[in-house]
Amino acid sequence: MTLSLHGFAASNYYNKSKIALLEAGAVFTEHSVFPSQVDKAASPLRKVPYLVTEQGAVCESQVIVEYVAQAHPGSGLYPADPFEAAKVRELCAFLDTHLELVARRLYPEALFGGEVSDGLKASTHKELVRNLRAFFELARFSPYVAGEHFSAADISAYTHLPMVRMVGKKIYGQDLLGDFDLKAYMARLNTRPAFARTAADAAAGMAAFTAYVQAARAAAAAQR
Ligand SMILES: N[C@@H](CCC(=O)N[C@@H](CS)C(=O)NCC(=O)O)C(=O)O
Repeated sequence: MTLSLHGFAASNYYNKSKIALLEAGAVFTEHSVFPSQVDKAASPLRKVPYLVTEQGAVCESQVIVEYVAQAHPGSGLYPADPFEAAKVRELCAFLDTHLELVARRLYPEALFGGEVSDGLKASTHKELVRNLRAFFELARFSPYVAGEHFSAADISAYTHLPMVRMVGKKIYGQDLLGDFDLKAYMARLNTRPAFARTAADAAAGMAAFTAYVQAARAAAAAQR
């Protein structure tokens, strides 16, 4: 089976799918594409990642993780017990939908030199605080997010929690994760080769992403 993952190394969602592929021992190639270069037939919203398989392409990072888990039943991404697996998926949903997607509203200012309104900052703060409280009620971190065993939820936590913390610090001057030891949690996951390789590739890919963002901003400014 030939698989190619499309996206860019600085993307948390790309890295989520990539870590799942690596954890599962899947054989795949990587194709670097930034949003403006996305194949619309593969990802109609022009978002990355998308995975090209022999049967066609599939987009949405969580869908790719599920595909990888089903194609590699021994991957350990989900527990065999249906209820325990549902608890892992519940954590993934909280991390993607209730944390990262909410924090993402502030990326234009936190990451890209733009500005977001005070109103949006205030409403997002309220939502992030409430959603983080709910997430920490579900999360176990003993030592993995779903409990004793590594799971797909650790991949989402690893890729998304640093973004939530970054937004909190940059926009509100506040550590929204409170006394949670994110550094120790990340260090534990970085002992796994899939995570270490992805982190190294992300660091190496940051300059290309910065150049892409700067070129996009310059092109937008020239049009004004
Ligand atoms: N729900 C999507 C989110 C993917 C996403 O937002 N990717 C970003 C990069 S981190 C992107 O492609 N953004 C370009 C855009 O939204 O136009 C997923 O899980 O794959």
